[in-house]
Amino acid sequence: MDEKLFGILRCFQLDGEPISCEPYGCGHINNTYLVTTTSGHRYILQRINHNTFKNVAALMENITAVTEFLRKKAEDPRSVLALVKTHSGDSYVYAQTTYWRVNEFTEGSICLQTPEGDEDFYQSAIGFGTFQQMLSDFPADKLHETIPNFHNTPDRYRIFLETLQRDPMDRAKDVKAEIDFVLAREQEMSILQNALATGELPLRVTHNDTKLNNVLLDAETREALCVIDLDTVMPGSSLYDYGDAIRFGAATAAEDEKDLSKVEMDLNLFRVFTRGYIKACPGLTQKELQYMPLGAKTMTMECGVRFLTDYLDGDNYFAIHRDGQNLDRARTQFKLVSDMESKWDEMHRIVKEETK
Ligand code: ADP
Ligand code: GN1
Ligand code: MG
Repeated sequence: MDEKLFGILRCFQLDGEPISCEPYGCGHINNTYLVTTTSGHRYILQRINHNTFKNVAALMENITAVTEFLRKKAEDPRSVLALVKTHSGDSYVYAQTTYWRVNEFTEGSICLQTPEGDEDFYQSAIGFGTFQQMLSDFPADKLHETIPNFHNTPDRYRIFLETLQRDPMDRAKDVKAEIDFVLAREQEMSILQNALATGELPLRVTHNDTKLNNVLLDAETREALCVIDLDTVMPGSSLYDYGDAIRFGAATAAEDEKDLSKVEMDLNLFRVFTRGYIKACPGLTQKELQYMPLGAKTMTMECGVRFLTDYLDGDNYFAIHRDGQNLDRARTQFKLVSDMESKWDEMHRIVKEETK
């Protein structure tokens, strides 16, 4: 095992001595490792991406506050992410010029990149919906805004325009169709943000990164078990969470699929997630329900804009494993948006039916 990683692990209160530490998972932001110790205990070690999260202390305060709050309400201890403290009682350590944390590996769980059936996706809706519902009385003013304007879509659009104007890699000339796709949708990208600003939509504590692979399912029952990846928990709109989950989980292909003919927004999966989210989160307002299709579309558009911006900028934010991967990711998102536009009336009809 890498001696450096071993040194970092020694800072934490582990059960046994670490014997292996292997790269794990499919995240785009942090570096994740699966750790096993001499006692057979397993942990997740993460290098926190300091470029993305400028204030790691604030980030860890958020996670500590939210997990402690949830743990008081939880029946099953496995249902809440459990941080492991360092020997000095901290929730993270600064070592080798960066920040590290450890949490318990949730045994007996599975993490899916795509749903293997409707029920898996339904369960993820129950997981994220329950998370929202359980945090509805969390004091939101206790949370730090760790990435300001994270899901402020018009602000993401503004950064896109700035990057396009700079065009530092001279890539804009090759992606004219994608750029035009974004420019044509400027107006509607502001609707949710405006509704939040006027109070038409309530401000809630949200997860903000509700990809299917951020909720663990119980391997045996396949029921929702534990919401993970709490880095982006901040005040926001429930439609950020609902919309981002549809964006990722109702897609018929991977986020970086090159063959766009495979990429669609599956209406059945859309229905399944909508059903679960509404069930788990009965406090949603009429406006939130009414804006669900727009939430899905806005979050997909926003993510596409972020991928395209990062492509134009030289791939500095989202980790890539091959050239052009961020452009491929942007293209799948725009394909999903087009598909939603063609299914718009049906999406509204489904939300109405699932609300009854
Ligand atoms: P990122 O922000 O990079 O997506 P995550 O916190 O989502 O990081 O972790 C990456 C992956 O590691 C997850 O998708 C999951 O597969 C795995 N993972 C993270 N925490 C746990 C846990 N407590 N138990 C089991 N697997 C986990
Ligand atoms: C990032 O960390 P990960 O892979 O769960 C990103 C999300 C994007 C997602 C796209 C902090 O999530 O906002 O929707 O990639 N997280 C951050 O796959 O920017
Ligand atoms: Mg993740």
